[in-house]
Amino acid sequence: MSDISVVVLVDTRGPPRETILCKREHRIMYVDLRSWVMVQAAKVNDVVMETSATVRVPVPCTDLNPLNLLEEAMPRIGQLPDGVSVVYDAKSHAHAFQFMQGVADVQFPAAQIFQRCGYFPEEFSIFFILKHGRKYENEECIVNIRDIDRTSISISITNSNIIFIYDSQPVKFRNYVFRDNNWHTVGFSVTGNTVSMTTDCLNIRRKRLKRQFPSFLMVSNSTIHIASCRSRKSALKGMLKDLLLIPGADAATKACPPRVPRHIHHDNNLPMFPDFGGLDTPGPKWEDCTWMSVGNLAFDLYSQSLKVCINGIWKQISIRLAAQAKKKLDYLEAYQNIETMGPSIDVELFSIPGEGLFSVFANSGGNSETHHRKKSVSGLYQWADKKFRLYQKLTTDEAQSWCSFWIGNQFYLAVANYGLNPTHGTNSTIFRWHRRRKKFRVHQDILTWTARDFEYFQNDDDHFLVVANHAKGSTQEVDSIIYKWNKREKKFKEHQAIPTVGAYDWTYFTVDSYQFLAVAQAFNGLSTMIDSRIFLRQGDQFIQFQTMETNGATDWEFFKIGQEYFLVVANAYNYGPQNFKSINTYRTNSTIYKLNIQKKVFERFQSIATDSAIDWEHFTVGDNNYIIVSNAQNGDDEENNNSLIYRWQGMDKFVLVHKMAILPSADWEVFQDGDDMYMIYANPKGKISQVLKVKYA
Ligand SMILES: *[C@@H]1O[C@H](CO)[C@@H](O)[C@H](O)[C@H]1NC(C)=O
Ligand SMILES: *[C@@H]1O[C@H](CO)[C@@H](O)[C@H](O)[C@H]1NC(C)=O
Ligand SMILES: *[C@@H]1O[C@H](CO)[C@@H](O)[C@H](O)[C@H]1NC(C)=O
Ligand SMILES: *[C@@H]1O[C@H](CO)[C@@H](O)[C@H](O)[C@H]1NC(C)=O
Ligand SMILES: [Ca+2]
Repeated sequence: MSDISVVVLVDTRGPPRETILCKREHRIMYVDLRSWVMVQAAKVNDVVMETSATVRVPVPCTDLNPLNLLEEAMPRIGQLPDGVSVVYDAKSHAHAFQFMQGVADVQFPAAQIFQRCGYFPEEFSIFFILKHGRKYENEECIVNIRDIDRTSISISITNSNIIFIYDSQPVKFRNYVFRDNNWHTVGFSVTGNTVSMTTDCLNIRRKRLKRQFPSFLMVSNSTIHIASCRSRKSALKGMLKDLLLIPGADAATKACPPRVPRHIHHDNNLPMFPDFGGLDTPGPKWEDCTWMSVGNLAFDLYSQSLKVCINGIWKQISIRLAAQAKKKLDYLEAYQNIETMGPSIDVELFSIPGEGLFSVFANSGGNSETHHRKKSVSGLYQWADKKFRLYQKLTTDEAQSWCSFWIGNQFYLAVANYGLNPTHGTNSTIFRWHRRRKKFRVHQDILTWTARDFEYFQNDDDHFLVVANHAKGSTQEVDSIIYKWNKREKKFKEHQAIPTVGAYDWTYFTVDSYQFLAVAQAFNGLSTMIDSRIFLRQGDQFIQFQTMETNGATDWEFFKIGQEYFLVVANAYNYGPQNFKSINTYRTNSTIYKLNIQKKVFERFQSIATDSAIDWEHFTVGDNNYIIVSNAQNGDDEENNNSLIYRWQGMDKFVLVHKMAILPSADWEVFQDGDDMYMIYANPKGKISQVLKVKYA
């Protein structure tokens, strides 16, 4: 694509569909928007043209929480739509929505739930719990997500089939379940080229789904219709209890209990399940389930958990994202050693739809300062079978930091290269994911000055990348640059230069609608005790908002707990007149600041003694908030080999809860795979970095 300039966009009225037009020299050709592959040439006269250079392509939805679409569609206050009532089904003790003949159109815009993204998740599950007994006169619709001329997702029922539609293509399953006027749960899960239907947790049927993958199903301009869907004729006439959209294709496997033999003998002494904890959580009380309703599922939005009725008991099941509200971190165990291309100062995690999770390390070293040195490489690893495996080697030059981002439907990785030439500068590189080759390729080089960090941020339709330039020649005073994505050229261009001193890290964050950039400044040539600065966006420029004194600052971490906003600085080094004997230079106090919203200022909240802290990472386990600090150098005494974890304890502030004697660590990240939670860190002193696994209390 890089050699084609997008100058003509046909038909800007409808939602962007499969094709847009591009012009190269004097030929006009169709381009497949979803893969940027040219598909065919066309004559100029075939189309009505509108000149517009903008192609708006939103990002995939990767951070959705489980949702009950039925709750979203029903008014919270006031009248229910005509033809809808809330009923109580005495036989199975369940409340549900009853849909009758002549039901009004129950609908809401998809943008209500897809707020920050425009593509339907590539992998997802939809569950519904329905009671339906009568014969079906027509096709009756459960849910339908569509825009003017296309159905993205739809589920409907006829006498003989349950029909699942994806991107206008129907997949039919035989309807064995909805015949007996009892409650039944049906779940559809979509992953890769498969759609599976699970009924009452007992039967699973899989069918092939013909689609491009990832398929980038645009839903930002769609409407979600429930029960009534297209016309009155196809309206549902039954009781619908829940209609759940759950990101991830494995909700059924997780939610359904292991199969229970049918002939099991039940008596009235109900077995108690040890983890039967759902009833005392706040929120609605759950109806009893009965022997009749084995396998039924219910979703409790308050405790964010799925419940399944087994042997007459609602059993709480945790699912991805929603999981583990009550869990606490107990301890960590070593899980995997990753052999890296060199010492690693940073690790970045990201996922690509259809390819899964990746980690990329910023590797340095291996090069002596000779004139004929080879460029170093950094390693990209893919998470496969619960291990990270080397996937691609990327050319870097004393890499310091990675950052990843989407622009439209393209995925990019940018590396900040320190290089070995502060006088002439070093290129830092932006790589682009090549979807067909399944590899990263160089997209753009940017000249930087001993770059320490890249930070990406987005504002509406504009994309920015800011570099922390650390030093130029022998001075630490050098501009750090904010680059802005130029849509026409598909390149980053300089947007704003900010004078910085020994800049080490940029962190972007927002509070309400205000946008901030914090820069950590480490050294001015004489002392590490200097100011770091926070900038606020006004118009299209960032202006200074606040300064705070830091000591060899290398990292800012921003996080929110409840309604409070925190910023914590990693102070790495204590050098200068304030420590003229250079004693314990690694020992510093790192400070946590809290935003005072009234005064509009970050105030000192807590100081924590650290040993060469160069990274803070905030994470949560269940409802608990933690911050972990790396201790990279470990001083000269071998006693301080510890990375430390602090837990938020309200009035007690952050309290030390774990000490881990592990390898030196420079950067921490946290990730989740199903119910399992892992931590990964980069080792700046050796070629082994590590994955740790969280054990829950
Ligand atoms: C969204 O849909 C409405 C009609 O439902 C249409 O008028 C509008 O132009 C569409 N917008 C886009 C961006 O496609
Ligand atoms: C940086 O990259 C550009 C374009 O790839 C190249 O022309 C230039 O020589 C490079 N500069 C350095 C210092 O490597
Ligand atoms: C850190 O703070 C403590 C308590 O305020 C103080 O005693 C100590 O000297 C400080 N350490 C450094 C290196 O500034
Ligand atoms: C600290 O870490 C170093 C490097 O991994 C190791 O050689 C040393 O044994 C550790 N010391 C302690 C006290 O654990
Ligand atoms: Ca960090």
